[in-house]
This record gives sequence, C-alpha cells and structure tokens, in this order.
Amino acid sequence: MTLQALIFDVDGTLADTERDGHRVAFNAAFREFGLDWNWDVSLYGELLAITGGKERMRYYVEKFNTSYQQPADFNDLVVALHKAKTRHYTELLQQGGIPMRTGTTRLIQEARDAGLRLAIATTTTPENVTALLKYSLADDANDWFEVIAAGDIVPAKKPAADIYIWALQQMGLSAQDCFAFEDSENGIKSSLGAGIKTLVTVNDYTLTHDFTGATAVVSDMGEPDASPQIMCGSLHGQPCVNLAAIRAWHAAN
Ligand code: XBP
Ligand code: MG
Repeated sequence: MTLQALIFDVDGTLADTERDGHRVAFNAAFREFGLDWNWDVSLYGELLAITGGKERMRYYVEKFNTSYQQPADFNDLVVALHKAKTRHYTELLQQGGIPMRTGTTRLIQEARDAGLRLAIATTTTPENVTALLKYSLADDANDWFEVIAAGDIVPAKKPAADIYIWALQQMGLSAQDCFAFEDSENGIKSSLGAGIKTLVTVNDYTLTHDFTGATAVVSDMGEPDASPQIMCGSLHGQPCVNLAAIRAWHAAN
C-alpha cells in the first residue's frame, strides 16, 4: 500500500517543549495562584508518566503532595490553573522560546512538497499546538495540517489509542496508509494501539522508555549532513530521517 499521510506527536517530537516550556508554564501558573508548588526538572520527569496537564496536576496532588488540603472546588481550581498555564505557555512560544527539533522542519517541508497529507495527534491543547506551529515552524503552518487531533477531543488521552483513531477517522484513512512519529512510551503505545507504524525520536526525558514495537528508534530526525544516532533499526542507507527512509519503513513487513 502507498504511504498517504504522516501523523506527528507534538511535545518532545516536534520540539523539546516539556522541560523549558510546559514545566515553566505550570510553575508560573502555580505562582500566579499563590500556590507554593514547584515542579523541578527531575520531579517533572516523574510527572510525565501522566499525559495531559489537568490530569498531571491531579496526579501530583495525589502522589507527590499528599499534605495539600484539596479545597471543595478542587476540580474548578485545576481547570483555572490549566487555563493560566496555557496562557503562560503560549506567551513563551510567542517570544520564540522553543525551537523545532533537528530535522523536523525539513521533513515536514519534504512531505508537503511530495503531496503527503499531514496530521497532528497530541494530548496537549489545540491552542498550544497552534502557537508552536505559528511561532516555531511558520506563520501559516497551522494550515499545513489537515487534522489537528488535540487535548480533550477524546476523553482517554495517550497511552490510549483514541486520539490516533480519531485522527484516522477525520482523514478517512486506515492505519496502513499512515506513518507516525513519537518520542515517548505513552505516545508509542497510543500510535501502535491504533495500528500505525511509528518512528521514535528520543529526548532526555524518554531515553530509558520501553519502545517495543517501534519501527526504529533514533536520537532525532537528523539532517543530510548531520546523521542521527540510531538506537534501534536502520535508516535504510539514508543519511537522516527523510521521505525515502519513511517510505522504506512503511513498506517493510
Ligand atoms: C504531551 C503531554 C502534555 C503536555 C501538557 O504528551 O504530556 O500533557 O505535557 O499538555 P504527548 P497540556 O507528547 O504524548 O502528546 O497542559 O496542554 O494538557
Ligand atoms: Mg510526546
């Protein structure tokens, strides 16, 4: 079957948004609400076990801040905190705070030139995706993606397969028509759960994750003159993650 679409995760895959983006924005929201919560780099790594910002704050209070007395309207507080966090995060992106990861801009351009369809499948909010695409990729990059599957559009977030299944339905494609890109164990569980072949580009937070079932695991997408490190699989003779490598992975049994 012919490859028709590429589906990208956002956080950790398109850009290293977690440590210096989402984490910083969460802490700014906590300060704004007079909370003494502080998520340092290492604690945040543990909190990443749970996807979704609202879910992550509830997990933090249940597992790491058990002495915190939850107010009666705790759920409303979480929603308000998350709204503030989204504002801080998108402001940070607007200031040019987070660059695209190596090779991602080149690969997206290559896919567009070849007429491949593009989609996003992420647990983060649509506003955050739009801001990253606009400020870190290109002014009109939002329009390059025919489907942006994001946030609360499905109730069960990654590692559930729902967000990928939703994206496939919106595009009217089957899993076999697509190829996905992820950076984390929760992410690849989700894409593989939907039956989509997946390449993993790791980052500092996900280096030790279990990527069983990945088509290949590499350090980053690389560039023609800067090959990525290969942890698992092969680049099929290509210097970096390009369309030729992706077509070869997609066609392989
Ligand atoms: C990304 C996430 C998100 C962000 C925060 O996972 O886990 O929860 O950290 O997002 P993935 P919000 O890359 O697998 O999609 O605060 O906007 O919910
Ligand atoms: Mg991710």
